[in-house]
Amino acid sequence: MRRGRFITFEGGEGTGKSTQARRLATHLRARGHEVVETREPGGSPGAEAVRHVLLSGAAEPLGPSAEAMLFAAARADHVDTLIRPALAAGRIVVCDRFLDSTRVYQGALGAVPAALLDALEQVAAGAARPDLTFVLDVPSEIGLARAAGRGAAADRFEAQGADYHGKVRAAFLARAAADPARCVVVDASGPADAVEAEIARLADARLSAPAGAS
Ligand code: T5A
Repeated sequence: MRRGRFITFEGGEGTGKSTQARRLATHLRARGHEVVETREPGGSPGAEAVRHVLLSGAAEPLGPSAEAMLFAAARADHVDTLIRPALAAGRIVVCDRFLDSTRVYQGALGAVPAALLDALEQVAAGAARPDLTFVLDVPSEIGLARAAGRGAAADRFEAQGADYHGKVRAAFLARAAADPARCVVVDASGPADAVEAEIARLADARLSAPAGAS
């Protein structure tokens, strides 16, 4: 049975992931694809309940390893109830953040050991791995200004300092460099329409290739 495709958006705060995930989903539907839009942390009722605990900072005193376990618990529910069934039905899943975010925020920044993250990844995601990941890249001060411009209060991760967000950016670029068959870095500092056109072009090219081809 032909499996659907799994596309993720990754990057630091305010790089435009939510905006571009929504626009790509619209583009793909216009081309006749069945698309499921979702996000992490969250994406299913159980995972959305955990999202609040994580982003409010309530879990921060437990430390990065416990936070990684909570992200994984949310992810396990999200994958079981939404992502895996959608892929099995041949749909395209477009997800705003996924495994790379854990590797960057809890791994590279939180120093959670890779062996623990490997185990959590296997339990939570199993074989549900992205086929294509757009890593949106902008200087972190621009991303933070964009995120602040939305007017909402900063969450537990956004509230970290400039040095932290510079390291987040570098860690996402390192993830992309380590897996070039899956990851495409997109310069997201230009206007949203230009970024959207570039992502649509890249996605169309990838989707016209057979599943599993890179
Ligand atoms: N996290 C998450 C972990 O630590 N571990 C994990 O495993 C996971 C999954 C999630 C937080 O959780 C952490 C990382 C995060 O800190 P969130 O609320 O989902 O928190 O926050 P973000 O994913 O960072 O979402 P943001 O909304 O902050 O950023 P986006 O989605 O990148 O940006 P977007 O599209 O909302 O745009 C932000 C603003 O910029 C404008 C938009 O209109 C909007 O106002 N904009 C642009 N402006 C100018 N030019 C462009 N090209 C623009 N594109 C968008």
